[in-house]
Amino acid sequence: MKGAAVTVGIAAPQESYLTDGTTLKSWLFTTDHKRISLLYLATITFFFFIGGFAAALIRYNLILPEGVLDSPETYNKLFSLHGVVMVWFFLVPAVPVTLGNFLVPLMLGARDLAFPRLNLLSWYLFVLAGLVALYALVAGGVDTGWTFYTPLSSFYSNGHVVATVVAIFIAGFSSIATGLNFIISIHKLRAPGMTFYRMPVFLWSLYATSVILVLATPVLAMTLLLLAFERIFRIGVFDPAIGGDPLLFQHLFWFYSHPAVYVMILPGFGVISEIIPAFSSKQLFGYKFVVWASIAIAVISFLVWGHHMFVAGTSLYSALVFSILSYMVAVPSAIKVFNWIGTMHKGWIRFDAPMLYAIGFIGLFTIGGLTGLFVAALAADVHLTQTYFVVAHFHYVMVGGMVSAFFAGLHFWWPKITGRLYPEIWGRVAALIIFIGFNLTFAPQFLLGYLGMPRRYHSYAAEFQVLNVLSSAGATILAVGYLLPLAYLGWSLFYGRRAAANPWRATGLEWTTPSPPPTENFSTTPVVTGPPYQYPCTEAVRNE
Ligand code: HEM
Ligand SMILES: [Cu+2]
Repeated sequence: MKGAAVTVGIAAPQESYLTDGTTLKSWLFTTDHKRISLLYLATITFFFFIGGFAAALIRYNLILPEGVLDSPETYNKLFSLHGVVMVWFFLVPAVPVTLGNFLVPLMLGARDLAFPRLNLLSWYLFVLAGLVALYALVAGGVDTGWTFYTPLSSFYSNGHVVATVVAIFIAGFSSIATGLNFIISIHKLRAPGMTFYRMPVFLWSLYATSVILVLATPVLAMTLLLLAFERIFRIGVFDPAIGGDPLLFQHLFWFYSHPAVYVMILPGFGVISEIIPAFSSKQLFGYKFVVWASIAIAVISFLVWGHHMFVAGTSLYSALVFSILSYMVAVPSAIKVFNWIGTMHKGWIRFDAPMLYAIGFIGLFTIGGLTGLFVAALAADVHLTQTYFVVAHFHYVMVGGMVSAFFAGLHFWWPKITGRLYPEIWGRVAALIIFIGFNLTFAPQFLLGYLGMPRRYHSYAAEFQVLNVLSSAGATILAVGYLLPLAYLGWSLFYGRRAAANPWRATGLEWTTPSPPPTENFSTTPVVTGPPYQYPCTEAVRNE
């Protein structure tokens, strides 16, 4: 861990951050961003499967109109567990803390992040938060959903609301620390020659994400603290029975959480912007537009929170303003989609697994984004709000979008991270199964919502059964799709072929160092002489 110890005389071709200390202690006290990234990867994978298990039970319950599980209360606790774990402990952190942590210094040409120990601390905070949340969600459960709307959460809920919000409060510190670390690293640690406009888009997207994290997370933290105080001391902040205002909670909550949904997608945009040029062997079309679209999204995302409150009793005029502002987010989002397609246009496209996930991402995100416009339209939302249409909308963006992007990135950088190639054929099969399973799960929910099935109920009218059964069948396929990578990526760790430094013929500094990289990342500080994405890449490739 100590850094650039140069071995003289002894040839040590296998030296890498993975072999630099193998004890448990060397991992738990590491300050190497690459190892911390793997600690995070293990943690969020764990949460992904907990959240996924709850999702499976939700879909299982909804096979029969009267519900399968013993009580509505159990059902409420399950969807709350699912939402809380997936949003706060998987989606928000996922790409930044795993791929981001691994790649930010490598893409910058740096030795590590600006504050390596802060980085380790943020992992410990995250684990602590996760344990508190799991305790609360399993020991007593929470039935408020992931949004904790008052006065349900502050007065009526029987569950462990305080412990759960404290957990999210702690996780917030972890987010802020990571955000600060990225911002400062990007400002201070760029290799000589790497101007801002020579930075890969992935770094730009993490930069935009970090700005949101640092500015918005404190608002959430305060809100949750107030909620906890109200529950414990019964001070009237949100509960009208004791003089509070429930709308205040929604304003504060969504002031954070709408920007936060972009924390859940911007890093995904970044991943896709790396993969599409690499597998099309073409320069990213409209680099500056893609970059500024990220920044524009981050800024606009702060202006639209009121679209979650159209029917909450706010004034019609404010609703109108929020509706119009919401449409503005679509512009930079669409710019990105057009630019990715422009990049593929007349490209020499290779359909390897990362590219399949990326193409799936474009399609699914587009459906998610366009249906966002449906619900952002004031009149349509009055009909669609609190129905399965909204559930389908946000799953298309968050799961179809961000989870696809996470898988795309994981496969793309897997050889770099582990030094091993995964079995390509299985990667493609899994990408296909996930795409099919995902659409079968969530497309019917658009129809269900349009037909009027409300969300968050454990039973439903018999006429909705066929579509629900379809959705549950899709979820089963999706589950298989998500288990497959666990199997073949795990297999590849031991039996996969060794990866060359640049197995995909990709540009970017991370591909100029061996796979897996040495602890100090680069033997000499790289110097950047041109813009990113100069495809076709002429670097020699040879996998052992
Ligand atoms: C063009 C872009 C988008 C627009 C205009 C938009 C608009 C909306 C609107 C108006 C709602 C509220 C619907 C209702 O409750 O009746 C909503 C809900 C939601 N959206 Fe989007 N959205 C967009 C993109 C996204 C993205 C990129 C994500 C996440 C990655 C996202 C995640 C969510 C979530 C999680 C909810 C539901 C929150 C809840 O009530 O539990 N949206 N969206
Ligand atoms: Cu929103």
